Amino acid sequence: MLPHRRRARALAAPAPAPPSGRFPGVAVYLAERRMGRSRRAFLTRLARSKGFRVLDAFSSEVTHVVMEQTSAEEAICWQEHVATTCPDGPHPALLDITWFTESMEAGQPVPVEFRHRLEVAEPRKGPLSPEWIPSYACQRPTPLTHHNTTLSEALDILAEAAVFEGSEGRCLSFQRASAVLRALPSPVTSLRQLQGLPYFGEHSSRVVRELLEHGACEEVEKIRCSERYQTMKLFTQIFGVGVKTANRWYLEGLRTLDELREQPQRLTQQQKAGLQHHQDLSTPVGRSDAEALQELVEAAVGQILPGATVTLTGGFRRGKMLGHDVDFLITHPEQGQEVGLLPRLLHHLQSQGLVLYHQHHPSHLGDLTYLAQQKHTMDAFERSFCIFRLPQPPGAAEGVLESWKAVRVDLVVAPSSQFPFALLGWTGSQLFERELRRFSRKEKGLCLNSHGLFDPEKKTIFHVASEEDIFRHLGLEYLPPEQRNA
Ligand code: DCP
Ligand code: MG
Repeated sequence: MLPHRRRARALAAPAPAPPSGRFPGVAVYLAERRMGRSRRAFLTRLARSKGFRVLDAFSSEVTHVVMEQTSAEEAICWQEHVATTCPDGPHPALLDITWFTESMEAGQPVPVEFRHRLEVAEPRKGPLSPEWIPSYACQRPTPLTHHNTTLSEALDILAEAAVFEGSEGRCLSFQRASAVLRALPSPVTSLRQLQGLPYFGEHSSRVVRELLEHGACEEVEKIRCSERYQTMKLFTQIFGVGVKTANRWYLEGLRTLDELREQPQRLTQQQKAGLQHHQDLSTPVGRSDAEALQELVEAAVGQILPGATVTLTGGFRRGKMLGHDVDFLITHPEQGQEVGLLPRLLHHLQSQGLVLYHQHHPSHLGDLTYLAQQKHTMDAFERSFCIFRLPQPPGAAEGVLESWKAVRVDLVVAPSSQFPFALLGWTGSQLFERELRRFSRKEKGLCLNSHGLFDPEKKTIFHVASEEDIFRHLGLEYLPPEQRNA
């Protein structure tokens, strides 16, 4: 604490910014090229007057390099320059002038966002730089195939095990760390590379260290082989069985599907159907099956309501070749035309012998009480959770005599005005959606769901025509579905 007299003086006449600046850990370098000498001098004075530490020469101390009107090529040259000046890292962020002006307005360094990064000021061709990964998954591209599969799969098992134990928070931490690894442009080969990455706390770092040093992580292997994990995985994969039910069965001593089948009185109709077709449903669905199903559904929709569209969403829209189900979003360009479509569609498909099971959920779109309740994990669209009987081409699978296979299908109907939100919400991944909603709430003060984007303070809603519009309203760079595999 300051002695009393000195404190009074400090309050009466603010001291000039100390050499380290008001913001420890922030040292700015303004690149002169294109900015010009006099503008650079002016901006330097401005930043210093606000307590920023601005260095005259570039050195390894610099944390934020700010450039103006810089092309992607120049930024790449800078990156190379940085790599030679600071060979061991940490490397500074290469930023567009927008970060600087926003920070001046705020009177403090604003958090570096994706859009401030110079590498992305031009349309991005290459992957992210490994030195800087934004913390929300919706701020960075996450491709389907990546460079850290072994590491991310280990963290995914810990996330899954945490869900099985009812620990949502722990699950999210592991999922987020795993998603960061999947966004990296190169393999992690040393623990040092994790420094500064978001969500790498003590636990996830220890898992990575063990995997790098020994090729396996004891904790993960123990879980993977445990009766608890294996049984919970087996039970939660049954159609209609969640973690709570699986846990109850486990605590009662149940371990196998046959033991469940012996107690039909305790099973819902959905679970009975899930068990009945378990073998098919536990075999991943291939993209060709998903496309064949799309043709069948489109043909039926085309007969019942010409003009209605059927969009393949979920993992297949993100480019996955395999999935646990097939998700379709149905709409009609003329709002209101879609009302009543789903029961007729199901009836039509049933008459063709294509439906083994279906459970209809009516729309809650007009139900304000339903919409106001935060407890619903599902959106309010009309939907049907189905098991389809998909005809198989002859000889589709060796040794399989059946000419059809059971496939889980979700059919969802959205009015056209909400379609972009529904499409974004149903494309996933689940973590990507969670992060997008969290980003909207925490960074923008907006509420995003599969129905719309709302400003709770101004009580306004945003009208959009596409997914791109939603990203734009949120100030996020658009990520195509293939880059949403967080
Ligand atoms: N979804 C969500 N939150 C949930 C469930 C689903 O946001 N609790 C969204 C994101 C999902 C999409 O719906 O990507 C489809 O759900 P799936 O469970 O079918 O997930 P995927 O299609 O991504 O995976 P899979 O390939 O296993 O079907
Ligand atoms: Mg799916």
